[in-house]
Amino acid sequence: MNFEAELKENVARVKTILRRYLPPEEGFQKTLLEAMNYSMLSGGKRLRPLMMLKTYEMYGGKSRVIEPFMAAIEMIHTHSLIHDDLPAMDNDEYRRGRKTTHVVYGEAMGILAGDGLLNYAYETASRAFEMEPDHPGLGEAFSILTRKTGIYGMIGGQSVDVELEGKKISREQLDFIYRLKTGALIEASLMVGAKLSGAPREDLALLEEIGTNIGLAFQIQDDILDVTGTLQMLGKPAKSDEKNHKTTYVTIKGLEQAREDVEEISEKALEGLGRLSCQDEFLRSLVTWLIHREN
Ligand code: GRG
Repeated sequence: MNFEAELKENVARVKTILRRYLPPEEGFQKTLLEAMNYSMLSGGKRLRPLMMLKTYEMYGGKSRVIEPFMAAIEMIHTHSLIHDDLPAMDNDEYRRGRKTTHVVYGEAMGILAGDGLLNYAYETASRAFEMEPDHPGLGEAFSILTRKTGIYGMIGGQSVDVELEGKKISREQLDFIYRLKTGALIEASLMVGAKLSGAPREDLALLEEIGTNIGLAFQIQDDILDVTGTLQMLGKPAKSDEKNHKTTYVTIKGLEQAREDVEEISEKALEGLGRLSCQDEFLRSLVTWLIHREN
């Protein structure tokens, strides 16, 4: 099977799993639950749960204990998109090819839908403890997930991004923002998958480094697409960084250099994957595909 077909098949598998963990839309808080599911079900590449699943399987993981974590990482990611699109942040009207959550449900419900998904992510991940109470990796997997999302991970990175908006920023500050804002969830995806399937400790450290590089290359590619893409291609508005007076990798280094650096950093990620004690051809192709993605 070629990579594109394998990707399609795997994304379909991931979507089926995610759907099982969404909250039923019922009760007095029905609108909130609808708003949460609206954004969870609107497109998206499902990269993080996909990377988590493939890493888990690469080390021989076979049980369903990975599923609540896959759903949790996609909920956390979707929460970040909903909040990033709010008027107080990027104030964007389109995401994943549809109107953003706050545009459809109003700003207050948009804030709550993001909060709801972030909290429900942990409720969902904690279901793994009921599924396999004696699983030795669960505590650490849960801790990786929470740390990489929080003030020393994605939310910490976003706070620096917001604070420095419109200001001249150094390469060091930009690296910090990208490593935390974008890289942390990718690191978590690889590390949780590995931890739950009992991968060796050295591999866990290496996967963190690989995740950092994938995240950096992915974010630079996102900056490039923000300049070169269109609403139709991206499913979200292009030129959003310019609108928000953001310093990005492209504004610092220019388009051509940014393109070259994406290739080089992705190469580093691939080289890291090659040093792991287990190999998976699909994961390698996924990293290469990410560099050439158009959305
Ligand atoms: C805590 C509010 C808050 C934000 C955290 C992650 C983030 C910071 C903001 C979201 C917007 C953004 C530009 C994030 C950088 C990472 C990135 C390129 C996200 C888009 O991820 P994709 O391409 O999205 O995987 P899909 O829609 O395919 O799931």
